Formats: sequence, structure tokens, C-alpha cells
Amino acid sequence: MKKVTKEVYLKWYEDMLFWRKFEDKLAAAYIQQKVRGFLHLYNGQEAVLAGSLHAIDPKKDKLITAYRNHVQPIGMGVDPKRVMAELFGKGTGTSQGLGGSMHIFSKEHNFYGGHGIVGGQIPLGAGLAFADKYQGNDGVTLCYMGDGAVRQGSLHETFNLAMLWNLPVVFICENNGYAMGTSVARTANHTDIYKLGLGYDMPCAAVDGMNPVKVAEAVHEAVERARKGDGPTFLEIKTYRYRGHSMSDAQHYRTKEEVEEYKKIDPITQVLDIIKEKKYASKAKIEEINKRVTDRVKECEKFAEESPFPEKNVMYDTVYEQEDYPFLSHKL
Ligand SMILES: Cc1ncc(C[n+]2csc(CCOP(=O)(O)OP(=O)(O)O)c2C)c(N)n1
Ligand SMILES: [Mg+2]
Repeated sequence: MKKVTKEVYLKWYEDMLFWRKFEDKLAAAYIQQKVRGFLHLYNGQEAVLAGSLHAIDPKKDKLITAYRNHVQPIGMGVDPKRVMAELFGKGTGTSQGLGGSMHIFSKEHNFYGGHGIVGGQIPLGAGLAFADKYQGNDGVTLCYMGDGAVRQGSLHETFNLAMLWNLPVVFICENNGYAMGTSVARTANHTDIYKLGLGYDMPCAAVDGMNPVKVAEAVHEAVERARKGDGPTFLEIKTYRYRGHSMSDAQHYRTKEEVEEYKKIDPITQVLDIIKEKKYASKAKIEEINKRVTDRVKECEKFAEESPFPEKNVMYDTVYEQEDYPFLSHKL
């Protein structure tokens, strides 16, 4: 694995802080009704992405996930201004404002969404890996899902074929403890999700998802296995979301104390503590990073605010339409 150097720690700190603040801004914009529809935030889970990105080559490896999907495309190189604009429903957004929160997508950046159907992205992830294998590329697909998604039949059908066809894919369950308001313990007789791989003879492991180093090591091993033709891996990365499932969640299913316990092992704080302990950056340098993050988030907000809404015709241009259908008023 690439060494985890001082530069990597500083990058992790800045990236994760930016993702956190970017989403804090989205939460505020949601309350102001500038962002509408659903909004599922990733606060607390950032180390899963930071560690994963350290272990892949974004030029050839692919990411696909569910609807908690705002920061992954940014990590893969999509301009965050365009991500925020998408959430604001603006024409400058990644999908011209037509997708919104759950559907960020950028094929150019190897980010394949953004999927609202729980477990729907699992077979698609295997399909991306199949394409790479079929075309003789040596790319690997990281296919993320929540702990709720592992109870879908699509996971089992996909695991079977992915093993049978020896596909270059890493299945990653981000176990944040809950599927909406339902804890893992309430939906299964055992809580070791990674063991679902055993039934398919798929290499599998549980990983500490609050620590980017642990995530990077596990993902690296899995990616290398896939790249050299040894097939899929299933990782259960144990993490936690600080915010509710979406913006409309009264969170009666957990205590404030539980959330506070996890904040004690917050991934950003853990990385910052190491930076301080190893004297990787002075106080002034850390403050400089913090300011840069605040400024970048403001820039994104300004861009999204000032961008125009999409032209009406865009709505019609991107849906299937029968050429000779007679009753379309915009065509008259
Ligand atoms: C097939 C399907 N069933 C139900 C839903 C409603 N739903 C949306 S999110 C969700 C919970 C999923 O939880 P998890 O997979 O743990 O992901 P997390 O939200 O924790 O990231 C449910 C049941 C859905 N979108 N799709
Ligand atoms: Mg969950």
C-alpha cells in the first residue's frame, strides 16, 4: 500500500473536514428550503471514503453507492461546486439539476451514482466489474451499501454470480448501525454482517471504519486481490452516522449519549490528533487549512445560489419520448 505519510494525513484532514462542512452547509440550506426532497448526510462516516480513496487508482477504478452520495464524487475529482448546484436543483449541477441529492453521477470521474433503491446498486456494481473484465481493463469496482441493503435478495444473487464469474469487485457494507430507525440487531439473528461472505466462499472481514488507516489497509488488500484476478471481497466497515437517517428523522431509536460516545472516536479528530502528536503541522498551518475549507464551502454555496435553474426544455430533452406522439403541448 502507498505509505501513509505526513502529506496523506494532512490531505485526509482537509478532505474529511471539507466533506463534513460541505454537508453541514447542505443541512442549513435544506432548512432554508434551498435544497428540497430527500437529504441523507454522511457526517461521521468520512473515514470510509478517505481510506478507500487511498487504496485505489481513481483513473481506472470505479465507485458506486446508495443515496448517501454527496462526498464520494468530490473525492473522485468532481467539482464540489457542481455537486452543490445539483442539490440546489440548478442547471450547472452534475445532472443539470434533474437528479438532486440522491443521484449524483459522473461517468467521467468513474463515479456511477447515487441510487435510491436499497440494494439496487449491488448488481450494478457487479455489472461495472463485469464490463472491466470483459473489456480486459484492470479496473476494480468498489460497490458500497448500507447495513440495511445486505438483507436484500439482490446482494445474494450478486454475490453468487460475482464469485462464479470471478469479478474484480469489492463489496463494502458501511455498517452505521441503523437502517432508517431499525438497528442491525433487530433485523438479524447475528450482527456479524461480514460473515455473509462465508456462504459464497468470498474472502470477508470486519474493519474499523472510524480510522482511515485501517480502512485503507483492508481496501488495499481487497483491491489488489481483485486486480490480480482473484475475485471479489466483502468488507463490513463499522462506522456511525451522527445525523438522522435523513433530514426528517426525530431519532427516537437511539440516545444522545450513544451519538456522543461515537463522537469521541470521530475520524477527523483522530487524524488531527495524530497530526498534532507527530508535529506534522503547526497551529498556524492547521488554521490555514480550516480557513481554506470554510472559504471553499462558501464558494460552492455562492456558485449554487447564483446559478440559474435549468431551462424547461431540459426536462423534456432527457426523457424518452415517442417521436410522433401527438399531445405534447411544448411541441405545439
Ligand atoms: C427497496 C427499498 N426498500 C425500502 C426503501 C426505503 N429506505 C430508504 S433508506 C432505507 C434504509 C437503508 O439503510 P442502510 O442500508 O443501512 O443505509 P444507510 O441509510 O444507513 O446509509 C430504507 C428502508 C428503499 N429506498 N428501497
Ligand atoms: Mg445503515
